Amino acid sequence: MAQRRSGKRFLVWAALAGVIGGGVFLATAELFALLFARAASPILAVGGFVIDIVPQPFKEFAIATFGEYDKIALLAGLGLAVLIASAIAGILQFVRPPLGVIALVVAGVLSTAAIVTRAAVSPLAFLPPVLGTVAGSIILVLLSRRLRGWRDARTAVGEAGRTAGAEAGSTAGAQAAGAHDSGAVIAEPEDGGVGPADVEPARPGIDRRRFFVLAALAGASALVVGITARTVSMAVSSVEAIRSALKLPTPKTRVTVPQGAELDIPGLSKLFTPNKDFYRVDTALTVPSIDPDTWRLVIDGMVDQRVEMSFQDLLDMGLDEYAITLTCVSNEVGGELVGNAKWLGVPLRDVLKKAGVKSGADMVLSRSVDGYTASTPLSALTDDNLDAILAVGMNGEPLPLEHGFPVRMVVPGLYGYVSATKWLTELKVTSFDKDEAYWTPRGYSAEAPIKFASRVDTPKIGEAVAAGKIPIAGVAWAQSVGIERVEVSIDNGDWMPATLSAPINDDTWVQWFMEWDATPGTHYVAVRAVNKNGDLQIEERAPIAPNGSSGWQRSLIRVN
Ligand SMILES: Nc1nc2c(c(=O)[nH]1)N[C@H]1C(S)=C(S)[C@@H](COP(=O)(O)O)O[C@H]1N2
Ligand SMILES: [Mo]
Repeated sequence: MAQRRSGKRFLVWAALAGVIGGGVFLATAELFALLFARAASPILAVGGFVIDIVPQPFKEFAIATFGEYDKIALLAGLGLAVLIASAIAGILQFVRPPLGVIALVVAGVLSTAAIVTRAAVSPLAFLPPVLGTVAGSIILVLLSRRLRGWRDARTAVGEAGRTAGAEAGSTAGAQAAGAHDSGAVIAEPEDGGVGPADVEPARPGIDRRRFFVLAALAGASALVVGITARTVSMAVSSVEAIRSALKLPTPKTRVTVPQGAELDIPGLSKLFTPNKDFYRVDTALTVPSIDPDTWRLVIDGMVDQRVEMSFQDLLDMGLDEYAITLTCVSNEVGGELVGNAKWLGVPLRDVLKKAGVKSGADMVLSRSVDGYTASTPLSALTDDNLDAILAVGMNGEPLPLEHGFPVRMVVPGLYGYVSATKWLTELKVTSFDKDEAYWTPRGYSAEAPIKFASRVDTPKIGEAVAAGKIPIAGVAWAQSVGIERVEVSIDNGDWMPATLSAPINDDTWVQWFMEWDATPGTHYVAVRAVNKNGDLQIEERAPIAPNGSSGWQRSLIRVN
């Protein structure tokens, strides 16, 4: 490529293009880190890496010099290094494309390595730095290309047409090299001015404007997105720290788990679903992060007096432990959107009593900090025989952030979307004819009791098993009523009763199993439950909308 006098001015703009490309890289990575893998921030991962590899004497020097600001000094130093490196990458991309993009990709690979080698990162942790590299490279290539267009057009204005043609030709060659490096995304036919055919009308004004428009747009978005994403993830991680330091009071009563409540069968669901395996369903794009110290619950609407409670007020009511199985309306027959946990909390009827419910009310509209609402029949929350609770703990620890920290509702017998509001902030006592919850105008019923069901956990559908005596086992739930019986039919034969585990209570699922002498071939296994009211599980299939699926699970099992 011909050596050319670029002019110092263009080098400054090239450096700016590099800085913007670097900014887009970091901002994109921060955004996706927030969405998919919070530990995957390139700056923080590289910072952590530096801390790990720096020799001890240097660390001591840093602490002695910067004191408690040592980490801020490190991050500031890192920021400066990124700034300088990006500026250099911008200049490289301008004078020797695609060197700038190569530099950016190298930075991307190094930060990806720093991220994925950290302990306990999610399997998606490579995504943020990789997407960041792609976005940063695209912006860098586009900016650099516009800058060259502007430079070449200026040159063309001053020189003869033939010279300009040669210049543009060689620029197009350089362009091709850059495009080759970063893939198809670079193709942007509308951004002409570089092809030989476009050469004659030299138009420095246009390329100049295009450069600055893109620089301003990309730069401003990178700033806004990057700073917002970083701020939000810092808020989340500080609440995570608060949560892990939080010690909930000892419960007044604990769940008693009877002998024989948990069967020991491989492949069968655990009696209590570990928090990390507990299904999660909500409309929250990012998990709300609420400091329990500033959390308030407002009880208002059709009440004698509006009540506001702090987290401490709630704890002061005294906590009990409740075992309740939660189910999502979106759970298909045989599905996984169901889980059982020990919840630590207080009865909702006691909380509502503080405000005093007025006559005429028949619903409580619970609201989460992110605006989500659920409509629960008032009767389900005031019934003395039903343990509808405000929960602060789940399986022996504070609620995980994803499961509603610091306070959520749990109501036995109702699907989650009409009862289990997470990140709770308001209980509005009202009526079904006056208020509507989030899912009601979206095709789901305003009221939705759980349709009781049974599920096969093992053998897994489609999984081949060896012939011989094997257990068929699963779970069955009929929250607030209880499971009376589970029956299994093989190859459309008679319904045979399965053995049930000892139930904890009527609000939790029970485990069931049946020994089966499996013969080679393909077999149908069907399962159904009967609840303690004597009702048979609904055989007819129904879709999840508007109020939950139904149907007996029938699975095809291959025996070798
Ligand atoms: N704030 C809020 N709470 C919510 C939801 C939601 O979208 N936002 N979804 C509900 C639904 S549909 C279900 S099934 C349960 C799921 O609770 P989990 O994610 O803790 O399993 O939460 C309920 N509470
Ligand atoms: Mo749900």
